[in-house]
Amino acid sequence: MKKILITGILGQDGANMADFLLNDTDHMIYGMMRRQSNPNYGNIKSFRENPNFKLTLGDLTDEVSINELVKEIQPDYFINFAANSFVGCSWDMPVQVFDTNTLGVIRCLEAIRNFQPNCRFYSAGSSEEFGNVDYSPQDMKHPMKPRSPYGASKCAAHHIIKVYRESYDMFAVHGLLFNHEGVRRGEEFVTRKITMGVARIHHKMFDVENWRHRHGQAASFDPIELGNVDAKRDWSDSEDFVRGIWLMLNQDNPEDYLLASGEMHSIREFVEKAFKAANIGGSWEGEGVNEKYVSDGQHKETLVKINPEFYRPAEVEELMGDPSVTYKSLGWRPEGSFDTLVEKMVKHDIEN
Ligand code: NDP
Ligand code: GDR
Repeated sequence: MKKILITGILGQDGANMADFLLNDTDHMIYGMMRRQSNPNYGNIKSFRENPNFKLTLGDLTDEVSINELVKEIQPDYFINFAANSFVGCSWDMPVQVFDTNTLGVIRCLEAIRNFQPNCRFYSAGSSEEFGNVDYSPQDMKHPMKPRSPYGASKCAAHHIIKVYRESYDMFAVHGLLFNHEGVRRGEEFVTRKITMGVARIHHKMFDVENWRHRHGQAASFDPIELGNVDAKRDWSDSEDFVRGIWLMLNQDNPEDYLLASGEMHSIREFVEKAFKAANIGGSWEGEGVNEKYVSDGQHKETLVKINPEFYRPAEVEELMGDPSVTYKSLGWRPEGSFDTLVEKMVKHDIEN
C-alpha cells in the first residue's frame, strides 16, 4: 500500500484522481484542501467516508503547512493539482496566481527534497503554456508563448520542475494537459457554464411549453451569456486524463508528456452540441456582440447572447495537442470523445 498526497482535492482533477485510485488500488489517499469558511464538499462526497481516504488541511502559499504534511505523511507520490486555475481572473490577481501556481510548486519540491526525497511528484502544467501558437497540433517541442499571467505562471513552474529534476535527481514530472472537463468541473469554466445553462433552459422550456400549451402565449428565458465563441479548444474527459497522469507517475524515468484528444472544437460548436443533447434546436443570428443563438420554432427564444464582459485582455484563439508520442510511450488512450463528453455533462446537469 502506497501513500499518496493529492492537493486540490475539492477541485475537478483532485476528486477524479482520488476516485480513480480508491477504485483501482488499495493505496491510502491524503486529500489536501485549503482552509475555507464555507467549503463545498460536493466533488468528494462519493468517497469522503472511504477508510482509505483522509482529508488534510494545507495551503500552497504556506510552506509551513506543506513541509508538515510531507514530514508527517511521508508520501510515496505527491500529486499537485492545487492552483488558481481560472485563466480569466489571472489578469486581476497576477501576484496571487504566481504565488500559488509557481512558488507553490517550489514549496512542494522543497518539502519533498528535504523530507521525503524518494517521493514521486506530479505538477499540473497546461496547454496555456503554448498560448499564441506557431503551429497545430502542438507537441512537446512547441515553444512556450503564454498569453496570460496564468499561462506564464505554469511556464515558470515547468522550468523549475526541470531544474529540480536535473539538479537533485528527483522524480518530478510536469504534464502538459489540454482542456479536460466533466461533471465535477467548476461552473465558471465555459463548458460547465454552457451545460448548466442548457439544463436550466431545458427545465424552463419544458415548463414553459406546458404553460404555453395552456395559455397559447410566449414566455422568455434568461439566455446564457458568453464571451468569445470563436475560440477553439481541445477538450477531453478529466476521468481519462487522471489515468494518463498515473501512468506518467509510474514510468521508469521521469519524462514530461502532453495529454490531449488531437481534435479542436469551437465554443460555438460546444453550444450547438449541448443544446442538441437537450433536444433543443437552434441557430446563430447576427454578428459580433449582437450575435445570438436562438431556438427553432415559432417563438425564437434567445438561448445564448454575447456579453463582452467575458472577453479576455488577450485571447488564446486555438489549441490542439498531438498525443501520438504519449500514446506510443505511455500506452495511454482516452475512452471518451468530444460527443460523449458533451452528452454526459448535459445529461448529468439536466438530471441534477
Ligand atoms: P480546479 O480549479 O477544479 O481545482 C483546483 C483546486 O486547487 C481547488 O480545489 C482549489 O481550492 C485549490 N487551491 C487553489 N489555491 C490553493 C492554495 N493556495 N492552496 C491549496 N489549494 C488551493 O482545477 P482542475 O481540477 O480543473 O485542475 C487541476 C490542475 O490542473 C490545476 O493546477 C489547473 O491549473 C491544471 N490544469 C487544468 C486543466 C483543465 O482543463 N481542467 C488543463 C490544464 C491544466 P478551492 O476549492 O478552495 O478553490
Ligand atoms: P481555459 O478555459 O481558459 O481554456 O482554461 P475556459 O473554459 O475558462 O475558457 C475556454 C475558452 O472559452 C472562451 N469563453 C469563455 N470562457 C469562460 N470561462 N466563460 C465565458 O463566458 C466564455 N465565453 C467564451 C474563453 O475566452 C476561452 O477561449 C482551462 C482551465 O482549466 C485552465 O486551468 C487550463 O490550464 C486550461 O483550460 C488548459
